[in-house]
Amino acid sequence: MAFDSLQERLTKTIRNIQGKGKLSERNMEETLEEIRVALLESDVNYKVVKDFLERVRLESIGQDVLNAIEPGQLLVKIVHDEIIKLLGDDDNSLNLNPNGLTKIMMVGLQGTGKTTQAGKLANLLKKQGKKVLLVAADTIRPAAIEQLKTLGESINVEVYSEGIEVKALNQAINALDYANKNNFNVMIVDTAGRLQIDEVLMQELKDIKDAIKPEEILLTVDALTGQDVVNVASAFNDLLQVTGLVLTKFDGDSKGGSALSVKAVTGVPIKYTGVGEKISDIEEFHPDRLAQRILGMGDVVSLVEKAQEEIDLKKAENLTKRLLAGKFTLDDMLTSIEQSSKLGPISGLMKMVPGMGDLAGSVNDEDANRMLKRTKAIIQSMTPAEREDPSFMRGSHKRRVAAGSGTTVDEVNKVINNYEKSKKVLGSFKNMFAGMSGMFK
Ligand SMILES: Nc1nc2c(ncn2[C@@H]2O[C@H](COP(=O)(O)OP(=O)(O)OP(=O)(O)O)[C@@H](O)[C@H]2O)c(=O)[nH]1
Ligand SMILES: [Mg+2]
Repeated sequence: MAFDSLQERLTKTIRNIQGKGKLSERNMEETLEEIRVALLESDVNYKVVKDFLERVRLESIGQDVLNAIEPGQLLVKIVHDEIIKLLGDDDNSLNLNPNGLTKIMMVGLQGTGKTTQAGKLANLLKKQGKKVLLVAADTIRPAAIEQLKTLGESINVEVYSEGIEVKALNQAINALDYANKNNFNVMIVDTAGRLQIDEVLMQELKDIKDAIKPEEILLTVDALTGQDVVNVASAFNDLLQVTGLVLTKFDGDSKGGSALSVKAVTGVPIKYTGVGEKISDIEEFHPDRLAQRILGMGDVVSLVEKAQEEIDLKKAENLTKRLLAGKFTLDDMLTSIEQSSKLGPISGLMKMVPGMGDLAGSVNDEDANRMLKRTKAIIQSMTPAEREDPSFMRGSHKRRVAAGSGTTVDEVNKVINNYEKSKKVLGSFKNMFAGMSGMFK
């Protein structure tokens, strides 16, 4: 598997430093040097390595690693966080068009896995309930069209093709028309590869891009090609403004350095990894998971986070118990707000609720988050007694809370009203449960 040797080396280095109660400047430097060598030997681009270590060093000074209680652990955390930054800690999900057809173009050098990933992606999106069209815009080889058709058949996805006589560009344009008329949600255009980046290929891709205006241009790069991935990705990106990378053959024994370099050099995020030849062998790319795997020590890194989670779990359990007992205070409301805001953006949550998916696009996450934050601030500004029962709060109390939370009396009233409403709803649930259990007695 990719990264095995890098993981082995880093783990050794880190176990080493963790054992030390106190770090000196010298063994800190030694550790950084070991990390440097490990990264370089894993084919990480030298410039990326240099910048990376510079940031780790700065961060270590900033967080005063040498004087920390657990210097080794803190250093691990810093390295971990910097790896995530290297891999891109922003949103790696597909850019789907909320108002209609999403066009995805697969591009890349010959044999990197365009056609295979097109099929995998079609399968993935179909499972998410999308109506998907595969488009065979590789008209160089008849076999390429057959390959896509076979793939499409195996997953029950329609394949659009006019054979090898019609130009790829024209087929893409016709397919776009066809997809729009037949209410497809996604069309994935498979294009022809070449041995090297040549002008004819690039022009054809550019023409297709200009004609169909894809939301996503996904470049497949073969993880086994090592350092060259960075050059290929840069070249494609310069010409086509690639929106995402699919790192294929990640299951092979590539050293993985390409994955670590390519985002840093090109700015293009890795969106998926291909991890085998089967249709299901595709994974969404999660920088944090990969960082943990590379460091081979989820244990240390998540130490703090774990502790945090356990507290959350206890809180959630308590909340459920209180609800079932018919108790619900503003403190409980605060807990449930905190829990739900950890689940991710509101629109994402709504997408998961049956029947709400269409509405998700209209919810503004920023507004929702701001509202949640203000609600939290208001509750936190109340006294324990007020949180227990806000019904006796007078104007002067509300003014104090508004001032304390940087909000208005109006907003304080709204929070209290929402609370009273929620309490009523919960109360009726409780009665309903009581009634139902009565029926079975
Ligand atoms: N192990 C492994 N093999 C893969 C993966 N993705 C694709 N392959 C294999 O790589 C070979 C090439 O894949 P294709 O999808 O045909 O590549 P392509 O980019 O469409 O190739 P051309 O159309 O000829 O340019 C096939 O044998 C695939 O089975 C992967 O993630 N892991
Ligand atoms: Mg192909």
